[in-house]
Amino acid sequence: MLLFATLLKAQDLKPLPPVPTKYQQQWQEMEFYIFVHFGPNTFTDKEWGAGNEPEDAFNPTQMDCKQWVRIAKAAGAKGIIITAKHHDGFCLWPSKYSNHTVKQSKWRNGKGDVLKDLSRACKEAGLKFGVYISPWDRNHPAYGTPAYNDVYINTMKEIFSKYGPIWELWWDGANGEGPNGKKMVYDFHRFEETIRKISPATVIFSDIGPDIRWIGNEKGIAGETNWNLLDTAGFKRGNGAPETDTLNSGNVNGKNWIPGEADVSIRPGWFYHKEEDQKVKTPEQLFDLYLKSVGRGTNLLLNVPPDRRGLMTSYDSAALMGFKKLREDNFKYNLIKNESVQIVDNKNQRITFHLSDENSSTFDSLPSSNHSSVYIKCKEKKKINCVVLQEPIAMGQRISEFKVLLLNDKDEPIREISGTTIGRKRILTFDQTEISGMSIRIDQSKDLPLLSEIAAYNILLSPVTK
Ligand code: FUL
Repeated sequence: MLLFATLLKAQDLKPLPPVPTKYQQQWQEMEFYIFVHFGPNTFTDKEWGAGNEPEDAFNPTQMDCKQWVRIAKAAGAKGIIITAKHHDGFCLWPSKYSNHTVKQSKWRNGKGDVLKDLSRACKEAGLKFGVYISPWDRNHPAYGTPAYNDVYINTMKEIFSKYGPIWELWWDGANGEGPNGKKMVYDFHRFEETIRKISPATVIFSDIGPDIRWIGNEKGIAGETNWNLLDTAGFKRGNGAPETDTLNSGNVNGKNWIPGEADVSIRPGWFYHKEEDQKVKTPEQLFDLYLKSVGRGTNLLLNVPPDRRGLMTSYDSAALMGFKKLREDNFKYNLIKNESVQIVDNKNQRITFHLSDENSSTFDSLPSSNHSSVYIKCKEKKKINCVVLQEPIAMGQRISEFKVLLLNDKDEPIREISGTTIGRKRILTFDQTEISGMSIRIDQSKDLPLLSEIAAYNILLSPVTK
């Protein structure tokens, strides 16, 4: 009966706009996936190619996209996004719209096609496939003229029709043309319309969306306050984008639902450089980034660049496996899964089953927008150092201030952790504390506060995470 009453209440609630589209919601469940920077730069030891590198520079000796996919999958990543074309303009597929592609290289006698191999391997393994197609092109002769907009559109259409479905499209904002460089006026409006028409399920990333925004740094770190909302009116991609601080935390009253994606490389550079083999991030550093990206409500896009053989190295794959193990081990036991959870305001309290059912699509509402709480009583004392909270984002992001109060056996607070936003997921870490219960108090919310999950863990806190 109680359960029924709670369900009815949840159904009566109205979403607080803006809310995510179906595709944005599905995207937000993916949490972690792999970025692949690969191309002539891999062979010339550069980060930004000039566009005049001979096509033969690209010549991987043991190219194997299945190996990338095996590693990505074993690491628990849900997809791969590849630099189909970086700023040097080189196309990793035999494009009809460029003379600077794998077809003009001696790799596999001009018959190779990285996008074909990778899209197939992803499909076979059940990973999503995404592409980075750099608008800035230092090779294409039409770049800097209106004709390039047509070239770019044809290029996108070609990729989508030959290698689709494309789950995420990445529009990079970089442009290093300098004062005497070519000035290109991109027709992003038409680019976007084209994709919406040919592939409505694709989510499009750029500094300002339309579907996913840049998190404002290339360190993989989202703001501790992170709204999935952004105002884009008057802003442009690249130089005209909002301040990086704004991208990092979103706008509290932003008009559009544009969640952040935190991109970072496992190495110092985006492309492979042999001298960085010893500088691969450790599993602990990667786990720390997970806490600061996924744990602040964004997705984590982790770049793992293949080497000149066309393979991911053992340094990178070892770090990825360690990272996977840390996530698995640390989040294996929700220590409050079987405890009683109650929603409390001044006068009333009721039991809820939704918040600890490990199903983030069920949720419950708290009775008021300020100072109502969720109270959890533990049957026995337990040591915890991590609390995970989730809001049901399909209903809009609401909570802007909360406190987690860790309680002793007399229900007195022994530690208080304050936070602002929760969003899709908020992971809080603190020094290990022995508790008999805890209380999540919502101090401010834009509308009735809703929560979908609460969990507590005792994770391995290495020095980086403290
Ligand atoms: C930047 C680019 O200029 C870098 O080369 C890299 O691709 C990174 C992900 O985005 O804007």
